[in-house]
Amino acid sequence: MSSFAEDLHAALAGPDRSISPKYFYDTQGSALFEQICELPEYYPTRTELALLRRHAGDFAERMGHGAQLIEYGAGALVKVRLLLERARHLHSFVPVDISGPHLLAACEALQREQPALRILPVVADFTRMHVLPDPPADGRRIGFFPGSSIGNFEPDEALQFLRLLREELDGGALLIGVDLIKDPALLHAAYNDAQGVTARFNQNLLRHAQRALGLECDPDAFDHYAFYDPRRHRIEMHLLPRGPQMLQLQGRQYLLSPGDSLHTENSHKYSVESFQALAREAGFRPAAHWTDARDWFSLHWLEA
Ligand code: AVI
Repeated sequence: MSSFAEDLHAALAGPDRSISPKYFYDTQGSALFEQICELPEYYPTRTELALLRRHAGDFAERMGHGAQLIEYGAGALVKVRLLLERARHLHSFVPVDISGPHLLAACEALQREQPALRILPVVADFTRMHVLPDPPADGRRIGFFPGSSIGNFEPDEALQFLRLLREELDGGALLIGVDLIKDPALLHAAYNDAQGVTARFNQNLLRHAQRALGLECDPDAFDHYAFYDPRRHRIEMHLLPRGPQMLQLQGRQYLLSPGDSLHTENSHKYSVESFQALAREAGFRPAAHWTDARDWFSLHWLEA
């Protein structure tokens, strides 16, 4: 039984009916997430890109000569290009991603643009221990983890993950993007877009299970429900059955009643200070941070 099947059985059986957001991301889910990043309401991507563009010179200086740049959860390699353009005599670029075919295609495109760049892709789940190429003899390892993906970890998991990065980057540094606590109305809009792309992204968890595991259910009978919990500083996403719904997975049946929501994602928001406190607990030394004029998004430079 795949871990997706195990996790879905556990979620459907209850009692808390929650499942990891990593199961959004099959090919269709990744394409929907790319559409989310272009939505007018979804500010994080464009705000972070603007910050990366504005401060690219500063990042290059902090990286120093001969660094090994490691991107965790590399995807289409869009944001990292802004760092690569300005980096000085990079030792190597190490993109880590679980999706081998996508990663290799993105690396080939990048190699055509930058023939002199040494690209050493690692196909791995970036939340786990990695087998990385050796660090440079006279340069530092610099980690890059943009997009506020750290917000999709529970705080204790985020701490564990940051500890892992701290060890891997020992003596180097981490540049990480973190979405900030803000007006709940802005957050609500960002996760409830007018075109319904986020709703389709959320329902894609069930469609992914239909394709990958033969789950029998009607994803259209589940409403997208996303709200901001100001006490926990997080967006919660749920799939809410509109009426009684029978789901069948590998011979087992689950009856969900209205109100029996399937909890699909948390997206935690931090203040600069609360994130720095977490980073310190993981053993990093926060050295600098940058925010946009509206204080919607932050980038942090953490010395490891
Ligand atoms: C990938 N991650 C940072 C996104 C977020 O904002 O938490 C995923 C997402 N969920 C709904 N919209 C975007």
